[in-house]
Amino acid sequence: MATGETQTNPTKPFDLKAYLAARQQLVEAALDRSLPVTYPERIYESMRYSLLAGGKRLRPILCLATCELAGGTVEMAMPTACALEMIHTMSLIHDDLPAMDNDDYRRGKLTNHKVFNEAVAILAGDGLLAYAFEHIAEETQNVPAERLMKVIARLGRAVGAAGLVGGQVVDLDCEGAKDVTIETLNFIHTHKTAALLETSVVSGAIVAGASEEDVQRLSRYSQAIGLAFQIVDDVLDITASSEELGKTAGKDACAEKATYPKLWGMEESCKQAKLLVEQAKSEVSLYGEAALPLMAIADFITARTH
Ligand code: GRG
Repeated sequence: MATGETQTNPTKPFDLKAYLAARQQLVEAALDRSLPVTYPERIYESMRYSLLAGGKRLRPILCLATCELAGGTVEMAMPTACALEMIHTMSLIHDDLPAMDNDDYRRGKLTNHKVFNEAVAILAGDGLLAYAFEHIAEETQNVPAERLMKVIARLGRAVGAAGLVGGQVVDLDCEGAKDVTIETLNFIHTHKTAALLETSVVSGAIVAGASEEDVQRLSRYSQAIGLAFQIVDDVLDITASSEELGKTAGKDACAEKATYPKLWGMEESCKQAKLLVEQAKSEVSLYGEAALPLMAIADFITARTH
């Protein structure tokens, strides 16, 4: 049995809570093993502090799920799954820095620069980014090199100016602006949020050797859930209490940020998020039982409370 066998008994409804808990445990253990502390200890401790600080582990879980959907195993995709979380974590460390969002708390814990210092936090982010690529190349087993080349190329694109970095720079440019259009807001979030989610979904399938048609289909699924995810995030920013979200006074800038509820209103934002989730599910429904985790994760995006 593969370590992360999915529950696909048709007589029972899919238990997403149990699935996510089991997958989170697998991912946590792999992340812990991936980055031992060595000299110079301070930088490894700083990298581990944020990498092991909790979070939903959505990106690695999606990567493992699509690898299995496409006929691969958890073991084949785990180094890529960990790399995705390393990159996500580094983007959060940098996003929290005084030069960016200036946050004191993340995932209910002090941010990296508050515990270590700004210089170490920048370096911890850089270290995680570089290590993510090294980890895929060094640790992946039983996957042809040409598939890994494709994964690495997609990951590089998702992180750089065509992805997260590009989305973040437009987001920073828009800070305080009153005339942000829906096109600009979509640009920000398809780059800042959806790009890495898409790479998470697609890379698992590539590792397993999925056809180009399946990769395209999964890409459409992930773009839809990526945007829905951000719309829900914006809605939750308004509805959830500051304490639940681990926010501080430093996050006041949020009040000046363009959001979907500001542009569309709450009702329309919720409606659009639900439409996107339905769109995502319709893309993968043809995979039947094998797509149960992806279907349930899509539903979870609109149902989540944090
Ligand atoms: C990537 C080179 C490089 C630099 C970073 C700072 C930056 C450039 C980009 C910002 C990216 C960013 C913070 C996007 C927001 C993504 C997002 C929706 C985060 C929340 O994700 P969850 O809810 O968080 O999955 P958890 O804590 O559960 O992992």
